[in-house]
Amino acid sequence: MSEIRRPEYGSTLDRFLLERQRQFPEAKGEFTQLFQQLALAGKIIASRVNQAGLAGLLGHTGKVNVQGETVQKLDEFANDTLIRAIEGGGQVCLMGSEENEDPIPIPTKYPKGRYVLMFDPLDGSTNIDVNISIGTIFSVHRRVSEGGEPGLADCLQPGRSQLAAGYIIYGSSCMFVFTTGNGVHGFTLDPTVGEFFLSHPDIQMPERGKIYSVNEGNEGQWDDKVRGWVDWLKTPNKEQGKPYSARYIGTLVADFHRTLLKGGVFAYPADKKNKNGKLRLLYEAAPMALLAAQAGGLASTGTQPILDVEPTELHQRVPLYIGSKLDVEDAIARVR
Ligand code: FBP
Repeated sequence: MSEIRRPEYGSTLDRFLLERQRQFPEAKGEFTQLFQQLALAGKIIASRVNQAGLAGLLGHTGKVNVQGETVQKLDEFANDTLIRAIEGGGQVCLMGSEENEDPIPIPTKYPKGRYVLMFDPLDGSTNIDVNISIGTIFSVHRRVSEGGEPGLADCLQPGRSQLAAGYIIYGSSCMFVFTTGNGVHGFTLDPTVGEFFLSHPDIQMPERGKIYSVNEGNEGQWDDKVRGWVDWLKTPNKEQGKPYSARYIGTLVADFHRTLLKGGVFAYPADKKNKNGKLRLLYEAAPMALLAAQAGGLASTGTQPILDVEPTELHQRVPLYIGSKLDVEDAIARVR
C-alpha cells in the first residue's frame, strides 16, 4: 500500500505577512495586524457557516438593508463579526459595509489608524441557505482626509488607489485570497490547526479560458450587443475554441475564484432592470478588479477599466466584465 503523503504545508499566513513586512523597513506592522484581524474574523465566520443549520443561523432577520435586500441572519453575524474584529485594533479610521447605509465610524474609545476598510461581509446571500459557497470581500485604502474626523471622501476612492484587496471563500474548504500589490496569494484554512497555510502562491490567471459565467436568466433585459456577445461565446468555432462552457454559481466570490484559477470570463452586465448592473463598485467590483490585474487578468465596465471608475456613492453599482485578459478584451470589443 503506497505511503500516505503528509500534505506539504506552506508558510502560515502570519509568517508570510511578517516576511512581507520585513521588506519595508519603515513599516510599523499595522498592515500585518489588519490582515491578522481579517483572518480571525474569517475563521469565526467560517466556523458559523459550517454549522449554520445547527446554530439556528439559517434564514433571514426580517430586516431590509440599504440595497433593498432582506438581511440574512448570517449576513448580520458576519457584519458584526468584522466590525468587532477590526474596530478596536487601531489600524483603521473608518469602514464601509454593504450592510450599513453610512460609513462606520471607529468608537471614540479606540485609536484611529491610517487605513479605510470597505467590505461585503457575506457575498452570495441567495446561496447561504442552500449550502453553496459564499464569501467575504474586502478592500483597503489609505485615509486621504487630513485632521478631524474621517468621512465619506475617505471611502470614495478609485480602485487604482487600493493598497490591498481580497476575499475569504467559505466553500468545500475555506480560503483567504489577497493581494497587497505584489501578486495574488491563496491560503487554505486547516480547521484542525486553526491556521491559514499558503496553498496557492503567486496565482496567475490563464490569458484565455474556456468558460463563460453570466446569469442568462437576464437575457430578456440585455441589449443586442450583450446578447450578441454571449451568443458568440456559445457558437461552435473550432479555431476559437468555442463554444465556451457555461458555469454560474450566483456568488461573485465563487464565480471569480473559479475564473482566477481556471480562466474565462464572468460578467454582470447592465440591463433594462439594472441600468448600472447589480454589483457594487467599492466592495465587490473594485477589489476583484485589483486581484484580476495582479494575476494578469482584466476588469471592465464594458467602457472603462473598473480600477479607473471614480466613485460618487458608497453603494453605487457598476456593470462588470472580469477574467482572462483576452476574454475580457473580446467582451469589451463586442459590448462597447
Ligand atoms: P450579495 O449577496 O452580497 O448581495 O451579492 C450580490 C450577488 O449575490 C453576487 O454574489 C452574485 O454574483 C450576484 O449577486 C448574483 O445575482 P443574480 O442572482 O441576479 O444572478
